[in-house]
Amino acid sequence: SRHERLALAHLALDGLSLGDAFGDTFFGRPANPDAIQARIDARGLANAPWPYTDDTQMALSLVAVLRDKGYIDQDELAASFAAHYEPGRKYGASMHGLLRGIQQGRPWREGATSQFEGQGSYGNGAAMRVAPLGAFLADQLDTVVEQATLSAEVTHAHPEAIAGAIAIAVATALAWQLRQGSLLPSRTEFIDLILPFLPESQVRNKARRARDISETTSVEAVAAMLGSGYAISAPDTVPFVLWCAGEGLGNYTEALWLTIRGMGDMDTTCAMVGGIVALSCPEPALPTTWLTAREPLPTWVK
Ligand code: R7I
Repeated sequence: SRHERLALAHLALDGLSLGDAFGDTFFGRPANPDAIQARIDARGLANAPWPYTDDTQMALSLVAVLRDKGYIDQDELAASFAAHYEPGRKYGASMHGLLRGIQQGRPWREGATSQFEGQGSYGNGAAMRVAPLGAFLADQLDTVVEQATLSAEVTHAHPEAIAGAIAIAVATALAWQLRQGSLLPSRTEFIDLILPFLPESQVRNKARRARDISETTSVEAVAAMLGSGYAISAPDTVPFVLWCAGEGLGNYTEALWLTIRGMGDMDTTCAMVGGIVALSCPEPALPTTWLTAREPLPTWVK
């Protein structure tokens, strides 16, 4: 039912926003690898509150549109992104002009297709916000692909950004489907289930590599191989995320501690891993202590 689908979307939103806020606590002072490593070793949580960033801010709009329409209405989504644009949320550099343009009446498609001299953005911003959509449509994988594409296009016209969004949305839907069975798959099996849904792209090629990495490889080595988002692009982020999510299925907090060890774009890698893995966990999927530390979500998504 619509009610159950919306509950799954909210679970993904919580998993995503908690990952986003958790990951963001590792930036700031001091943001050096030694300090981060010490926190990882001690499982040290930052003091509350943990503010969320653009990943969550834009995911809220996806959930609101799915709640109101039941599908991705691109005009509504663009309007919601613009209405809820908060410049301080650490958006990707090109999003400020794009969202201000929509606020001023510029058609979203014109903005999205003219980013980066007409290439469209291949940033990871379409993938970072999409987990709730995968959850909302978790029983219909072909619809997930179609709707994830529509949700990406509003801001990210580049095929790599779209492939990244499809990958994260399908991964989230599959995480829920797999939780219904008795046994969670290995990382290799998990990524193997996602690959057939991905368009030909760097994202897919690197996802295939993520599937095939040997079991003895450390997360640090995987991050070096695949990229962990320093370039904040979809191909530099999504394959690593699929690896982390596949390794961390069924255990939300350990999945995020694993992801942090990859460094890189930590708020966004954790947002994506958190959104996916939340759907794979037995209830209660998310730790209450973490949820109370996260900045509360606004009431307009309820
Ligand atoms: O994708 P986007 O929304 O950024 C999301 C990321 C997340 O980590 C957020 O938390 C935030 O920190 O940023 O924003 P975009 O500005 O569209 O893309 C992000 C970056 O990808 C850009 O700043 C560019 O560095 C890069 N990029 C490109 N570079 C060259 N040519 C994206 N597309 C291109 C391109 O076509």
